[in-house]
Amino acid sequence: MSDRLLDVIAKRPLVLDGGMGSTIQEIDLDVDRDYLGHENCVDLLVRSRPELVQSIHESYLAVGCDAVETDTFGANRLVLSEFDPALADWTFDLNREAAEIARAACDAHASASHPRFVIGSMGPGTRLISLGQVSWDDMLTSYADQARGLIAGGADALLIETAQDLLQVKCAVNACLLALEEADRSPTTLPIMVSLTIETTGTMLLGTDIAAAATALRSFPIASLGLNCATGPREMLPHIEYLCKHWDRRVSCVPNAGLPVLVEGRTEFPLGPEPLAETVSDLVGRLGVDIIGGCCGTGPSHLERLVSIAGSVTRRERVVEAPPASCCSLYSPMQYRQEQSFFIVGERMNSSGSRKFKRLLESDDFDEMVSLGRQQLREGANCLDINVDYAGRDGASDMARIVAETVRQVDAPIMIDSTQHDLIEAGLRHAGGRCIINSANFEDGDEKFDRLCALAATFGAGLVIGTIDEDPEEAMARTGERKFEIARRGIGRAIEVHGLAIEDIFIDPLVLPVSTGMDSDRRSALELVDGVRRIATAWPEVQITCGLSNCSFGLKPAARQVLNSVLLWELLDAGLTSAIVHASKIQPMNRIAADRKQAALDLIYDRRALTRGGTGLPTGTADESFDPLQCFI
Ligand code: THG
Repeated sequence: MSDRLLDVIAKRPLVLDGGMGSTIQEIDLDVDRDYLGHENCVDLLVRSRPELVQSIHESYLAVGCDAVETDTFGANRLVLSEFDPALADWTFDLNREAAEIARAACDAHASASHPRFVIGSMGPGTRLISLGQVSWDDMLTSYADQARGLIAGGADALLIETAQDLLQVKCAVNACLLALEEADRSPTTLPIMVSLTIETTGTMLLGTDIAAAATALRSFPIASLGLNCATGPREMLPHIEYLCKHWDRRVSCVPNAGLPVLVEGRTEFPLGPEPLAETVSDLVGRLGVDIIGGCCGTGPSHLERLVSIAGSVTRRERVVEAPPASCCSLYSPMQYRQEQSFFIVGERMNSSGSRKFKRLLESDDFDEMVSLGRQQLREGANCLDINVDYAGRDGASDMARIVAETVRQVDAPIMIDSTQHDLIEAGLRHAGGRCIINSANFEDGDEKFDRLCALAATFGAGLVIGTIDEDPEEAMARTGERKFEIARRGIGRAIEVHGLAIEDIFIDPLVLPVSTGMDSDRRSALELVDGVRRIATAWPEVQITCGLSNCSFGLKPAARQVLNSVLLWELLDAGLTSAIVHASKIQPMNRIAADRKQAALDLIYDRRALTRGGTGLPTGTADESFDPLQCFI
């Protein structure tokens, strides 16, 4: 049945139904008999008044709608338990019954030439994960029960609608995938649809713009993305236009009957069937919208007009231009490839890489930690690395709190940096945008690598892969060739086994210190440059990043700035696309004195003999640990 839903959309626009909640509000209902003592809990009507719910469905099917949404907008554990804790355990059954009622209505109207579909409605509830009002786990449990019930009752698709918060959407999609897997179904035969609510402000409730939403959701297996509620179709136009141009799957538009107005203390929706239909017709004909329907204030007369549009207006064939590969904050997207520059990841929110950050963490000064994030953005960072490993505290709780505070207050995507899987997950559970996981490697074999790839899929994140493997002699790749080989293994496994996209992978060929004076480290930088060049040549779409400042550990600050900057320049020339850096300490090449630059290059390319002979730098003694940088320390 369900794959036919996608078949119908392939041929013509699919018409959903009109507003269920606003229709019910027009009916005089009894608190005890109809709402079972829980006033306005419309989801209980499937139990108390199944015939009424079915008749509403049928009123839409009678005017030709292709699909009806189940009366389950609030039928999840969290919302039901707000009415009464005892109701939470009704979740599965209410959803199953609601889907069965919608199925019965559809069966009464379906014919071979006009199939009708049951869309399982999953509303946002009343609490937002991004504001800390509910946990990821509780919401996952709540939605999973709902999805199980809807699937058991025969839903043809699951629709996460009126979504307010990207974390909520990610959580609900995961709940749907869990329920589908348990039922031995998949999103290819039982599609997951997502519909967001963009307020009159032009963003989602927390400030997310449509481009960020599309960025955060693009890697999830969802069949459609669109908008419903809050406004009429006119206000939706620019956002729908964005999706029609840049979203590579189906686009839906389910507006209210205009912006609500208060008339004698009652909310009314002013847009009649004709003006609603006029705009929706434009959306289909000019932009190519695939799924249409009505939200609050729309009734059968509105839908009758939309049905006629779907049958008469030729849907524009969309040419989708994929947006540049990006991550995003909770608010807006950020491209992985920066023109004339590199993707700058701020290194300072790191308890072992910044004394200041460590101090702030120890005094629980989260406001100042967020300020450090903001400061890095002012200095040019495109993304913020957050690392609380080795602080000797409860890392998962620190990571959760810092990420939660930062994502709300700072418009920057987050790179979640830890050697521990549970710390990374703790951070991801609080970031609505599209994060980057830092990092996976093969030090402990495939299993740990796989767990991080799975996290990337669950939360829709990018992934840094460090070139480290199980080799007992040389776990961290030291030669360009080994860096390249481990990159090949990581890219292959992440794509083929876990379905990650190549542009969401950041290879880190590992910056090892060249400043130790030890013979074994002399070739570190040149092997790094070689590794970067090999990787960039083999996979032009992959991102390449590194922890740049590692190269100069132990040197004096002035020398570090020069060496870091010169090495960065060489790496960018070899194909590096990103680096984790202290942005304000990177010096432009034309500001570095020629002799210092030369000394740094000699160190990078292990040309110490040449240095002594050719440049007039102090030759020192025959000491093999001679460091050209000494000349300006
Ligand atoms: N690869 C990846 N991730 C990484 C690293 C990497 N994350 C952590 C680290 N390495 C990159 N971040 C830093 C952060 C700070 C410094 C170096 C690397 C640093 N800090 C000064 C120091 O320790 O001397 C601190 C100065 C201060 O206190 O402010 O050098 O390689 N994928």
